[in-house]
Amino acid sequence: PTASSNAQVVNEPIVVKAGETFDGAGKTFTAGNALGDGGQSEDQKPLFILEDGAQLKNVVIGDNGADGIHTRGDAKLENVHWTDVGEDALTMKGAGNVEIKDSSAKGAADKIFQLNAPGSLTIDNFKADDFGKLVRTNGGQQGDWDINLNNVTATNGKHALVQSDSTTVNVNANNVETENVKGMYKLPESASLSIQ
Ligand code: DGU
Ligand code: CA
Ligand code: CA
Ligand code: CA
Ligand code: CA
Repeated sequence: PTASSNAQVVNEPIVVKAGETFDGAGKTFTAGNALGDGGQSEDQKPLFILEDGAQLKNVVIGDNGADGIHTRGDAKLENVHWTDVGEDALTMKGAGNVEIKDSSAKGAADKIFQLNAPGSLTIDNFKADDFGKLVRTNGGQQGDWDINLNNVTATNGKHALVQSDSTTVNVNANNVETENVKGMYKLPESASLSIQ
């Protein structure tokens, strides 16, 4: 999908409440200046905040991706497309299990998925193109993360597919195809990595 020119401008994060579903019906959402400019400054705000158990589907995040999506616990995303990732695409801000399927992201100067709280990230049927890192657990942080990549196509990655400093991280990759991705799995020796 491509971003639509009549995107809905988001000037205040849209909060999807605990257990609720937000269905964007395929609409494009883009950040207004109040959220940030989509560059690499760290003080930007997300377009969406998903509270524990929230679901987000059928959403395109367009030209100004600002700080993307924040999750605060468990979350499910389906058919969500970032056409030009901002500072990053999605951040786990609260511990939980986050599942993302039938989705894509491109144009990430740095990271796509930023994991700042422990839990699991499972992505299934995902396309990533033109990015720094597909998944990064917070720099220097220890934590129990399970990262599951299923049916992923990643192209043109500058730094890594998955990077973590946590000695207890588990990464499972199942049917992951890459082209021109540098670094691949950058993990401590004690991490567990299974590739199928
Ligand atoms: O210590 O936590 O880049 O969530 C550094 C910060 C940094 C985060 C991260 C993010 O890792 O700000 O975008
Ligand atoms: Ca960042
Ligand atoms: Ca970008
Ligand atoms: Ca960020
Ligand atoms: Ca960054």
